[in-house]
Amino acid sequence: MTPIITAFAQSPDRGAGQARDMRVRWALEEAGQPYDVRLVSFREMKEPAHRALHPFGQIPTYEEGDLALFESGAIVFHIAQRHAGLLPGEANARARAITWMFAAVSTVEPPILERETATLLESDETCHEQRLPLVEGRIRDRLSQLSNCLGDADWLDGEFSAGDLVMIGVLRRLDRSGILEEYPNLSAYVARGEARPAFKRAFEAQLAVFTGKRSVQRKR
Ligand code: GTB
Repeated sequence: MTPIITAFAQSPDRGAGQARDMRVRWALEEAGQPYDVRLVSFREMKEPAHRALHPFGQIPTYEEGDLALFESGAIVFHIAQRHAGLLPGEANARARAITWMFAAVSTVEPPILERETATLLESDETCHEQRLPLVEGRIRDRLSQLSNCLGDADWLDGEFSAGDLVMIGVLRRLDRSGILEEYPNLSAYVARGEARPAFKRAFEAQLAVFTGKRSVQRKR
């Protein structure tokens, strides 16, 4: 059964790979799993039909038969459990890869989101100039810890896994902030993820929604 995901019909980044359906598309591409996309407007996301799939009225969602999921991390985890290639077979290595998925969304992403909120929504407020350096300091703390952990390895724990996929998805949100470039091994790590053929297909498919160009379908 071909899963259906939801994505923005209108995205503020015009499909530049920042909206969270990108992580789900990337995981599906890594898994070699074809998928359909239903585009939803901001209004539709708040309507009962979409809220039945996503209690917070957001994207992405994932439908597969009578299973409906929300939360990009949980969806990637589901895909990784169902398909080979995103989680190691050995039990301890698998548990560590899952740990990195959680670390990405619950430890590394929050200060990055805080910065986005501070930059996009609070830039006119008087506290902004005091707050931004504090928020960026919290990001740098996390990045320097992550950078030490990665060292000169290609991936966080052996082979590429769903842990790397979600972590790279999170780090990409620092695009154009200049902060990631302070950690050359993390910049190179993100570039390695973006160089993967599955990432490129996912990126192209997200972008195609806004350029109108058909994305190239991989022969399966
Ligand atoms: N924790 C949830 C998950 O990981 O799935 C968060 C989901 C979420 O934030 N969804 C956003 C959404 O639906 C889209 S991804 N927002 C609409 C709403 O809440 O009403 C966040 C996002 C959106 C756009 C850009 N961009 O254009 O640069 C980047 C990130």
